[in-house]
Amino acid sequence: MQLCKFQRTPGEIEVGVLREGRVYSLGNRKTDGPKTLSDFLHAADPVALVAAHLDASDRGVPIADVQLLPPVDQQEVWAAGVTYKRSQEARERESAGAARFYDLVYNAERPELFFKATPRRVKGPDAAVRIRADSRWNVPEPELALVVSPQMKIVGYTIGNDMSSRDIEGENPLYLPQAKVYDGSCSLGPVVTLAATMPPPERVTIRLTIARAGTVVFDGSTSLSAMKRSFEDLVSWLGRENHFPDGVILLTGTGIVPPDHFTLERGDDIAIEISDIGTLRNWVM
Ligand code: DO4
Ligand code: MG
Repeated sequence: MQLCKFQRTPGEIEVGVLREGRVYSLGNRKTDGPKTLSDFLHAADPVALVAAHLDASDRGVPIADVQLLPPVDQQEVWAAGVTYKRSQEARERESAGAARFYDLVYNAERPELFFKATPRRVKGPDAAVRIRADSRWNVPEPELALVVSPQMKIVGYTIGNDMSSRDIEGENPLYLPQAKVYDGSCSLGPVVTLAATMPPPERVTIRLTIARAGTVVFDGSTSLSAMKRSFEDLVSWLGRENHFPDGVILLTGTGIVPPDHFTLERGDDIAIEISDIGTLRNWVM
C-alpha cells in the first residue's frame, strides 16, 4: 500500500492512496480523525486506518492530474553515510588527506549519521534540486529513505536524493554540513510504501539514471543487499540521546556513485527508481 501527499490545482494539500495510476483521497480534513500523512503513518495499524478512511464510491483521480508533494510533514531528515563499499571507496579518493576516516567509519560499530534537512529544504517529485554556486563537483546520491515514527519504529519507505558537493567534502570532511545541507539539497518521494507491504531488503534494487539534453549520461544500479548495516541498527543509533516527537526520515546511504570525472550540470534530469516504491524524478537548477 502506497501513501502520498498531493494537491489538485488549485486545492488544499490532501493525503491519498496511490493505486494503479490513480490517487484516492483519504478524506475530509475538516472532520475529526487523521488529517496529515504522519497521522496515518504513525498510527498503531496504518494499513487498517487507511482502509477505514477510503471511500468505496471514490473513483480516484489520475496521477497525471495532481501534483505530488514531498511525503514529509514536520520530520527532520537525517542521513547515514558510508554504508556501502562503493561510497567508502569514492570518498577515500575524493578526500586524499582524510581517506582513512572513511575506512574507519565503514568498519566501526558506530555508523556515520548526520543531519540532512529541515522539511522546507526538501523538494518533491518533478521539482528542481540545487547544486551550490560555490561548488564544481556535484552528484545525486540515490538512497532508500526510512520513514520512522516517534516510537522509532520503521513504518514506511520512500526514495531520497542526498545531493552532495564532492569537492567541498573532499577538501576537508569538516565541511560536510556545507557539502550536504543547503536549500534544495534533498528530495523525497514520490510515495511512502507502508512497511507492512514492502518486500525484504535483499529483493530491493536501486537504479540511478541521469539524462542531459535527452541523452543518458549515467546509468547505475545496486541492491540493498550490498548495504553493510541493517536498518534497525541505523535507527537504534539515531535514537540514542535523541527524541523525534514528529518522527524522522533517515536516508540509508548511497551505493551508487558516478565516475570521478562526472559532475551534474544545470538542467540535468535525475531519476531514482527503487523497486516497490517507484521513481523519484528531479531536475537540476
Ligand atoms: O561521509 C560522507 C557522507 C556519506 C554519504 O552521504 C553516503 O555514503 O551516502
Ligand atoms: Mg548520502
